[in-house]
Amino acid sequence: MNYTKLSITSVILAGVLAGTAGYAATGEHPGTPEEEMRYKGAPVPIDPGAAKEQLTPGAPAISEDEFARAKTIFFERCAGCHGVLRKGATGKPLTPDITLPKGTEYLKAFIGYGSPGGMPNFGSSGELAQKDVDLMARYLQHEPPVPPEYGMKEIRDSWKVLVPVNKRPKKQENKYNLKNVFSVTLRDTGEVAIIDGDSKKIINIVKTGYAVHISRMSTSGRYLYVIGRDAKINLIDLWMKTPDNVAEIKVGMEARSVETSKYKGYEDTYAIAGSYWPPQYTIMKGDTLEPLKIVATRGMTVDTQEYHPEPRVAAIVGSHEKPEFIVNVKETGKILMVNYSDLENLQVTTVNAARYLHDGGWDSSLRYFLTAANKSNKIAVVDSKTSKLEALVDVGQIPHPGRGANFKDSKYGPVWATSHLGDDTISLIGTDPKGHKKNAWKVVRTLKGQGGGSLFIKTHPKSSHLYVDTPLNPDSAVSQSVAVFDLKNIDKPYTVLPIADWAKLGEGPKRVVQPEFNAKGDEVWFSVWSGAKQESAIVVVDDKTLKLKNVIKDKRLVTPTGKFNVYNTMHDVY
Ligand code: DHE
Repeated sequence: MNYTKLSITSVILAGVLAGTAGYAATGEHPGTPEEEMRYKGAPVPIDPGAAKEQLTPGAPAISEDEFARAKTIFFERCAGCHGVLRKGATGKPLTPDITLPKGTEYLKAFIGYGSPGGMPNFGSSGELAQKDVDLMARYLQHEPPVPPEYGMKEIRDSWKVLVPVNKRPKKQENKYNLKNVFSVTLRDTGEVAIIDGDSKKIINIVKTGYAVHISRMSTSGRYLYVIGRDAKINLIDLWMKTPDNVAEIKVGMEARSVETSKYKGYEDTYAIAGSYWPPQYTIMKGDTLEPLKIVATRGMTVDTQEYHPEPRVAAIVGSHEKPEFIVNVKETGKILMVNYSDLENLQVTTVNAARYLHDGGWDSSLRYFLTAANKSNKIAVVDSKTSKLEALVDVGQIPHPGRGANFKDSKYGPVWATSHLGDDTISLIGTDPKGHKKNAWKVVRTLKGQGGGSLFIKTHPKSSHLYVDTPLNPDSAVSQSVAVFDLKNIDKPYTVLPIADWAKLGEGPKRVVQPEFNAKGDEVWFSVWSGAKQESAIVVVDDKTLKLKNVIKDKRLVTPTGKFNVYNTMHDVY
């Protein structure tokens, strides 16, 4: 598949950056938070040419060239919200049974001016020329072209063991304090920077998948798993003299999540990756990525029990209580407890939760998985010991926790916190059903942060601070700083740290995203994320004094976003 990486990637960024200007300039989105506009609808990395065209009788005329152009626009601008098959995801369904009766004029208005429900005004903001608005209105009345499936043949064809297991180091061959190494996403170059947390020096820049997304650690802390939006997974061996790739595989055409087996006796045994397209998950051998099992997630939605052909796999966590992966399925709202103790007779417990599951993390006991059903404005709580839903907790607008933040509230005991994309609140949920029974699985306290557009929140067992980013807030003073709450005096107003100013960078959006602690829990790292052609940086703050400690700048640090400390990621510390 040869989609033009940079053009699609830069569209993602353009969608986030320029779109902002467009929206801000026109402000024609009554009732929809601008932060929400900026986050959804990133282009899907599927080659539009791979999706077979099909003209629908009765639908408006459209030439072959027009159809091909419309497909590219849809995949790059619309599929992130409406799904590749247009069955609806966080955006409404757009299948011909709905669009044909509406007709071209109605669809042109909708595409042109947007809607309070979150549909951007692609016409009046200038994002799409009027002729393209007209083209899309006609295109949407035809059956959606279906991209090809991607099964075991395609996955195995993509699988490479670059360094066989028996040729790898028998013990750590470098002198790094691996516990304090960070894997840093360099989103637009499709690389990760492996940075020594002690010296703040870049150890290596490793090639990974397109628009690389997240990193996860093997239980032993030796292997780093990195997944790109193109569903390419890279396995990096941290024991090598210079840590580098030892295996790679592509498990689909689009993906976001990867995890490893954490249950005792299964350390480093399996890895799992969830894909957006095709909607499925793949279980692999942990040390070679050899593909072992693919399972489709297509099925009925939790609420109306209607069939959904494209339920994308969102967050995945490895249970510490059982040999299970816990797999979020976004569009059906179901959480799958996948028992990997017998892959030939795979047992999967399906837990009904709520639609549009996204990201999430463990409570401090590592027994309960709290995850955002973000477009349902709820947090689902799953008990990994009983493999059952514990609670559905109503929170603010579009919760987006990352993995969330665990700490002891002076009044309510152990809590897990999430911030929100759609409003400025931070919800604290009680997580101690034994010691604080009446607070368990309820919002016990709501803090007010700097604003909406938050993506990540973080603390550390050794810290008395809670950090909340707001990278998608339309006000640059807010998107370029973070709010810090004093957990010893939580009612005190938050402190604002001017992170982007501390980085002293040139022009650019300089969005401050995703706090990540070091292994000792006395430093917090922030990405200052600018455009692919602008200077970005990583800013390190002393957690005790809240003062600037370091600024890591290097021309190779292009669009840094997620940062994953080896020790904290291995042990689910957040
Ligand atoms: Fe992410 C986690 C999906 C956009 C940075 N992101 C996740 C997870 C999912 C997801 C399902 C949870 C993975 C897990 O835990 O297994 N992200 C998506 C999208 O669908 C979305 C909205 C649009 C897209 O097309 O990708 C999206 N994500 C972004 C970004 O634009 C971010 C801010 C910058 C970037 O690098 O792309 C971004 N996502 C992150 C990060 C995490 C993440 C840093 C991991 C947080 C953690 O602490 O674990």
